[in-house]
Amino acid sequence: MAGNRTFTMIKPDAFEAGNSGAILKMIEEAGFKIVAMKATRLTPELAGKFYEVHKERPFYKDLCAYMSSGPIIAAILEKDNAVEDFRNLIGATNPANAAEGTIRKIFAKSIEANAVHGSDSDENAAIEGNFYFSQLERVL
Ligand code: IDP
Repeated sequence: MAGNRTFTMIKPDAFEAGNSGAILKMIEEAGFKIVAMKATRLTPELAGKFYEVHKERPFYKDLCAYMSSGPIIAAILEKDNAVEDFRNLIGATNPANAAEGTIRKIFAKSIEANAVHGSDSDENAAIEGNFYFSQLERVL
């Protein structure tokens, strides 16, 4: 059975552009409840740890530099079928391929600076949520 939580980040490009409020509004209007949230900033080392699965990919170093280049918002979201529904809401990794009306189509600047992160599995949603939030920082 699909889990009911996913994890997201509003990435530095969208935060810097002042789009956090508009993105959070789209997320809530799509039926997701925010069960943990904070504004924070990754160091390059923490970004490297978060994206460790990509460490062999050619864009890894640039991605870590980009993700630590400015503030972000991290959040845990709740909804039935959360992971899949959120991936549909954000759209394809490359905004050029993202469907009309998706968050990345509307707000992303490039394949790297693509506005938001969304977990790709229930297992990763739990790992990523635990990376940012202690139990006391979230609605149980
Ligand atoms: P996803 O975020 O849509 O799940 P992943 O393939 O897991 O996409 O890649 C993680 C992040 O790495 C992307 O969101 C994007 O910021 C960055 N990225 C992915 N592919 C490329 C690329 O080809 N060039 C530069 N950055 C990329």
